[in-house]
Amino acid sequence: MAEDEEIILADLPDDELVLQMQDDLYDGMKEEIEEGVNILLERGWQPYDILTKALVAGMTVVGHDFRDGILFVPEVLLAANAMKGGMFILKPLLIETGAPRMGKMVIGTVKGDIHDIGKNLVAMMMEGAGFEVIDLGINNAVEKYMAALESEKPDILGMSALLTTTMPYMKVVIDTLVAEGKRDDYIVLVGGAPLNEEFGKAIGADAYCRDAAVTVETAKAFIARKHNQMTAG
Ligand code: B1M
Repeated sequence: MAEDEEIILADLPDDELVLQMQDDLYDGMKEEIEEGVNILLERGWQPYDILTKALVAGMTVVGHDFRDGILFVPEVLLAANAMKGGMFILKPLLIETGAPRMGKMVIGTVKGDIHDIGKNLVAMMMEGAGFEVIDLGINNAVEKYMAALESEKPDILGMSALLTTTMPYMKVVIDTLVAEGKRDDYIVLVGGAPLNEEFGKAIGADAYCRDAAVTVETAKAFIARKHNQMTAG
């Protein structure tokens, strides 16, 4: 195809459209991403498949080139904005599953960290699975978490960190819970690209969650265990 020839997204077969959407995400083309999402929905794609195969996969390529110094913050911001455009369309579809109420989660990105795409995705998937989610947004100091736990009385505290410099802050929050004698009142789940299971254990979280789907499964398992303990006790 000639360089200047316009690509008609609706004319592309599914596999080519998904690759084109990954390219468009890379280039921060929000309108094209929204159009692509709508086309795949019209073709009967599941919202979760669109999210993972077109959007998250596209953002992974952005992440690699950001790391390698090929892309810089302004371009990555545009890609993030395009991703959010797609997520905005998918959000109601992921949430309206009619799932029974499972429990409540307070979630936020930790202090010093402004990455929120992964956290937003987790929040969406949790809502879709029937959890009530209170989203504290980004850059949350320990006081903010503690106030939300006090006022919202959730079952689960979720924390997100995307930077190696901000992930230790999760321990500050958990240590504060311990110091105030409240650690056992909540299921603490943590996630974010630089974390791993070992880190989760080391800081005293109940579990590290690799991605949004794992978060849902982990949350369900912990809630079931909590209910069993309550009925047994
Ligand atoms: Co930033 N950034 N960034 N960035 N950024 C990373 C994280 C980085 C790995 C890029 C790289 O070098 N390869 C690198 C961190 C390196 C490190 O710490 N070792 C980095 C850097 C260095 C920076 C800045 C310092 C750059 C600078 O200014 N020089 C700066 C820091 C700003 C700050 O926070 N103080 C910065 C800024 C930005 C933007 C603002 C441009 C933008 C964020 C926009 C936004 O979020 N609104 C941005 C982006 C987009 C990225 C990358 C490219 C993509 C992150 C993302 O959205 N991924 C990222 C590269 C990467 O991660 N590979 C990078 C898609 C998302 C769906 O995945 O967030 O991993 P993720 O979430 C997953 C799981 O991790 C998990 O589930 C999610 C869904 O499946 N999960 C949880 C996440 N949180 C969870 C919470 C849970 C459970 C699961 O709670 C229960």
